Amino acid sequence: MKKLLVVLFVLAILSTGCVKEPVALYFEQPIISSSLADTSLAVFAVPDVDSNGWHHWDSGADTLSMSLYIHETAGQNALVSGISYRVYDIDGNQISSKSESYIPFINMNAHGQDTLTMSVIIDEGDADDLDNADGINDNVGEGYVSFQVNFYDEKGTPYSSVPVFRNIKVIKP
Ligand SMILES: [Ca+2]
Ligand SMILES: [Ca+2]
Ligand SMILES: [Ca+2]
Repeated sequence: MKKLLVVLFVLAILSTGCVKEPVALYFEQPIISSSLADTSLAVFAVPDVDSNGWHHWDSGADTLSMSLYIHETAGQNALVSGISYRVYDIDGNQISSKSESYIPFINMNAHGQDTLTMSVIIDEGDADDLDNADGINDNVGEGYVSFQVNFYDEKGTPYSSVPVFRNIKVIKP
């Protein structure tokens, strides 16, 4: 009887070992969660420099600085290699994007936190796209900007964060 219990015990340990393996692999990946420091509607006042209306290739633009709090949540070291944003019109069509690389990469310890800042530029062409997408050509438009962080684990495998969104509005000053 005792022998049977020992065998069952060993089998139980072995079977838990088998089940555990894929779960353990999953948790070896760093995860960076991010949130915007300011989630309010961001208003871009884009001047129509030559007073002929907002057009692509005209020189008017407005820039707003936006900060992202980032936090490693899986307990694994990560190397942050860059950040990017995408601007979308009210229908979800992408109208512009920009990315920045961090050279050298930013070391982020397991459970570490940091703040990344990026300048978001809306030029006359973007402003016109946002304006017209709502169906009314009235020099007012709304849309979204999303931010995504790129990072590596210590084996060099690349990952990216789940994008976070902020509502934006464009007006003529
Ligand atoms: Ca213009
Ligand atoms: Ca327009
Ligand atoms: Ca409009």
